[in-house]
Amino acid sequence: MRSALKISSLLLATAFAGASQVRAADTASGVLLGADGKAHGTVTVTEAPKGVLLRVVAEGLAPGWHGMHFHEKGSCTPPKFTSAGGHVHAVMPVVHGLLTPNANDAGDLPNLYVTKDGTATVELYSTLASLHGADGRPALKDADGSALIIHTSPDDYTTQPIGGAGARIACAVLK
Ligand SMILES: [Cu+2]
Repeated sequence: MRSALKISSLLLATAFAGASQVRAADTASGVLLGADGKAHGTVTVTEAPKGVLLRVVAEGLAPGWHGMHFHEKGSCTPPKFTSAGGHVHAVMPVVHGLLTPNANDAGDLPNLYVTKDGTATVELYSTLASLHGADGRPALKDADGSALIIHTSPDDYTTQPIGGAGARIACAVLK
């Protein structure tokens, strides 16, 4: 009885030690700003061992498919959001497109689908970027930061330089 108690309290101590070693998730997040200058949702990027997890919760956007990329500057000035610069990249010249054989565009992401009610809720995973720079994957949290941009049209994943995705309709500074 006594030894059983000892073992269980030892297990408890081990469990607590384990819990204290669990680090808070390493994330970058921001408010999704529309071209109207108003908040249209939130974006969260979580560092993963081999990439980043991206969560987008959006509202008040035009229904349909929209190109979406990580852009190289942490600046979202509406309505055109050109302040966010080009795509995040480690190598120049940047070759765009998830369906392009020699692509090196670290900002590439799958398209976002906005439903009829103007909302989108999704989690995506990219092995092309990182929060702090890892294994040749450029850092989203570098000196000038980064932004998530949503475009007016879908990305065809092949056309240079942005897959024909057109104008920028929403932007979130990731910090
Ligand atoms: Cu883009």
